[in-house]
Amino acid sequence: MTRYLTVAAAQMGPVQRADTRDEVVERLVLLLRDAAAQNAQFVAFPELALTTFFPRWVMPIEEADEFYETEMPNAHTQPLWDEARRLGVGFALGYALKTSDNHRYNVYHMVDRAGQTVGVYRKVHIPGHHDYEPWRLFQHAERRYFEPGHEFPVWNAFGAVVGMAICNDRRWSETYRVMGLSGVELVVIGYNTPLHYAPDPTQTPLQAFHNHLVMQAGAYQNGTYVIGVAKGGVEEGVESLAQSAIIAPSGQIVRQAVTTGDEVIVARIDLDQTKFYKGTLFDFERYRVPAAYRRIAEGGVAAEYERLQLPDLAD
Ligand code: CDT
Repeated sequence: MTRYLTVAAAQMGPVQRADTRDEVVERLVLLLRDAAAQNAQFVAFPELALTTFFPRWVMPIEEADEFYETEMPNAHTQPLWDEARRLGVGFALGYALKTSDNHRYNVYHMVDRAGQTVGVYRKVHIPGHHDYEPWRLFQHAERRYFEPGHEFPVWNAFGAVVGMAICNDRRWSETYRVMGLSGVELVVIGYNTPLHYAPDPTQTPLQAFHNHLVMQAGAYQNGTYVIGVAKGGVEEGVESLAQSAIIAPSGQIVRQAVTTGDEVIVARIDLDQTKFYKGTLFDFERYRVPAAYRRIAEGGVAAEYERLQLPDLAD
């Protein structure tokens, strides 16, 4: 059996602080058209695609309001919605959401080929810190600006079971496994990953390795496709990882971006290839041993972990 879907990752180069929403949306529309010209039926854009990565500055929360969307689509993003519907292409777009009751989330919004919302995912794993930390070359104050989401839903869309995750989520095996237990076949992940990792610079030269390591493992261990899509390049003086990739359930990278700027990669994927892994080595019903995994769902860490002498590093 074959079940084909043509998917694209629309990698972005930097968005500077002075760039307007309208300028950014123009870039998104160009990327969308490029993907559609290559027969893409679904296009993944990165995390916080509409603005610069504003958590690199610490400011009073109200001053950050300009970086959040309060409705979607809105006057600035409507051209993207219109063009996607005209082309019959679905997409996922990352942005900062401020709700009418004043909650702030880092979200991924998926839209189907008819322009209807499939779902809105709220980032679960919020990395970095809350307050200004002078020892850092630049700030990563996501914990100031975003509340965490609490679930990893999946949806039926594009003839597949699809799920979403955002940046730091991709480093956690639970992200993929929770969706894997719901039969996910395509996980879409947008990211902004600075190359420099202030709390432990020994990780800096390994950013590209760790990026693919976790997404390839997540794909293989759950028999799912993964699309990882970056906002890369040098944004406001901070260099971020590119290397967007489309990954097969075998864990192999089937397409990878070669630039650090706006670039579309496209692959025709066969969703039925997920069955090879879900039905053999990773037949969850047959081979998982949930009784041995209880601690994972209990929360907290074990006493023996707390006794470890960990270095006193910020997160
Ligand atoms: N956007 C995002 O989640 N970035 C983090 C950076 C490391 S934590 C300071 C990441 O996991 O890539």
